[in-house]
Amino acid sequence: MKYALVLFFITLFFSCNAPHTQKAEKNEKPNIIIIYADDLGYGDVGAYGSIDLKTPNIDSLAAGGLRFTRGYASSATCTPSRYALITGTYPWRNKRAHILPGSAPLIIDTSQLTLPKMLKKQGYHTGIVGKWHLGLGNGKVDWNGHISPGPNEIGFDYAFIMAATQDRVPTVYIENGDVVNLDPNDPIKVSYQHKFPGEITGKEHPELLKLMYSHGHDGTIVNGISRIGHMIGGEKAWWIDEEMSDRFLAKAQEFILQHKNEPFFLYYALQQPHVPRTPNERFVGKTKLGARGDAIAEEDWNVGQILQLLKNEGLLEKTLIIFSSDNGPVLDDGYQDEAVEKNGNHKPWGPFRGGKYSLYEAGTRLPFIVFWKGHVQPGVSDAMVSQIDILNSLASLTGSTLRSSDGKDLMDVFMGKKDKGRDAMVFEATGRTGYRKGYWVMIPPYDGPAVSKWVNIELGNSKEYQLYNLKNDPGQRINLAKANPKKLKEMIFEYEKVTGRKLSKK
Ligand code: NG6
Ligand code: CA
Repeated sequence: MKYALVLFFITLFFSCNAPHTQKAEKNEKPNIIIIYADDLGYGDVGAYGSIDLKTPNIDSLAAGGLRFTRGYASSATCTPSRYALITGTYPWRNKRAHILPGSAPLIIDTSQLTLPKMLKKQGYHTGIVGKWHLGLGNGKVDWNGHISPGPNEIGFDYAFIMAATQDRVPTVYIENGDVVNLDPNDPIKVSYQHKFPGEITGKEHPELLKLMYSHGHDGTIVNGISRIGHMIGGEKAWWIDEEMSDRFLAKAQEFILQHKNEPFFLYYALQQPHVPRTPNERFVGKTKLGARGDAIAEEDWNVGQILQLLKNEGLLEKTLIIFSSDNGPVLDDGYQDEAVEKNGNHKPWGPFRGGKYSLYEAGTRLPFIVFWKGHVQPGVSDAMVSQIDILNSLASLTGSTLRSSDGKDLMDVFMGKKDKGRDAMVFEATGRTGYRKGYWVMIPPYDGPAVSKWVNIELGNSKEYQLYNLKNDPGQRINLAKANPKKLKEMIFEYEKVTGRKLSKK
C-alpha cells in the first residue's frame, strides 16, 4: 500500500513535469542571422548552377545546410519583399509597399507584428545592419534630428542602416535614428521633388562622374556617382561607396561579438549587387564579369567572414542562418558599369524566365539556404517555401505563439524534417500579382510593355491569361491557358479568393 502510494506520487510528479521538459526541448533559441542579398539571382550562386561566377562561401552554406530549389521572395522588387520578410504579410495588402524614395515615411505600423518584435519577446537581442528601404519617420523627416519611427520602433534594438538604396539619397549611414558623422553646421536637406540651389547633379555635370548613368540616376553627385533624388549638406556624413561593404561587415561582426552570450537576431541586409556596383578595390577584377560579378565576389567574401567569426567564437552550432535575396537579377539597372557587356555566358536568372521587376519566375525565385550546423539536415529540398513564412516558422522554433496571417509555420521544412512546403502563394511585381499553386503558375492579363525598355527584362505582361506548369516547363515557354481551361479557372478562383482582386472574365 505504502509502495503503491509512493509510485502514485512518482508517476504524478513525472506526468506533471513531462510536458514542460518536452516544451523546453522543443523551444530552442539559437542565434538567428538572416543574410539578405540585394538583386542576387537564382543563377548567381555556384550551388545553384553558376559556373562563371564563383561563390565558395555561399556554396559552403548550401553544402552544410539545406538548399531550397523552390524558395521565393514575395515580390520582384525590394521594398515589398522586405516588408513581407519583416511582417510575414503580403505586401500588396499595403498600398505603400512599393519601391520607396529615400524620403518616404515608415510603411510598417509600429503596432504591427514583426519578426524582430516577436524574437525580442522571446528574449533575443535584435539588430539590423545594412539596407532598410522600408521608410523612415512620419512624412517629413528632419535628417538633422533624431529620425523616428524607424527600425528601432518596429523591434530592432540596434540599427545601422542606409535609408533606402545605394542609388538614392540620402547617402549617409544612420545608427539608431541618428545620421553618423553629422555636422550641425552643415545641415542635410533631401528632396525628391526639386533640386537645391548650389547642388551638383549628374544631369548638369556628367563630366564629374566616375560612373556614368544609363537611365535615371542623374540627381545629386556623391563620391563621383549621381543618384536618384536631391541632397545638399552633411558632406562629412556622405558615405564612400567602395567602403560600404566593409562598414556593414564590421558593424555586423561587432554586433555578433557584443551579443554572443545571449540569443541574438541579426538581419544582415547586404547592398550587393544592387546598383551602383562599387566593389572595394580588393575585389575589382576578381571576376571576368565586371563590377556586377566583382560585387558578388565581395558579397560572398562577406558571408565567409561571418561564418569564420561564428566558427572562431564557437557559435556555428548555436546559430541558424538563412541566406536569400530580395528579388531577381538585373544587368543594367541604371549605370554604365559594363554588367551587360561583360556578362558573357553567365545566367543570373538560372533556368528561369524574366528577372527583377518581372512576374515570371526569375523575379521571385531565388537562392534560399537554411544552415544550422548539427541541427538542419543538410541536403536539397524541392519544397515550396517563401520568405513570408520565416516569421511564423521562427516563432514556432522559439516557442512564440504569435503568428502573422499570411505566413505558414514551415520550421520542420526548414530543418529538413519534412519536405512538404506551401501549397500556394500570391506573388507580386511592381503592383501586379499572380498565383502559384504547386507547379502551376497563373499570370492574369496585364497591359503594359512585354519587355522593359529600361532594363531589357520580360515583365510578364500579356493581354492573355498565362498558365504554366513549372514541372515540365521551368522556363515558362508553353502557355497552357487555352489547353487547360479547367486548371485556369481553378487558379483564377483561388487567386480572387486570396487577393480579393477581381479578374475580368474573358
Ligand atoms: C528603380 C531604379 C533602379 C533601382 C530600383 C529599386 C530608375 C530608372 N531605376 O526605380 O535603379 O533603384 O528602383 O531597386 O530609377 S530595389 O532593388 O531597391 O527594388
Ligand atoms: Ca533589390
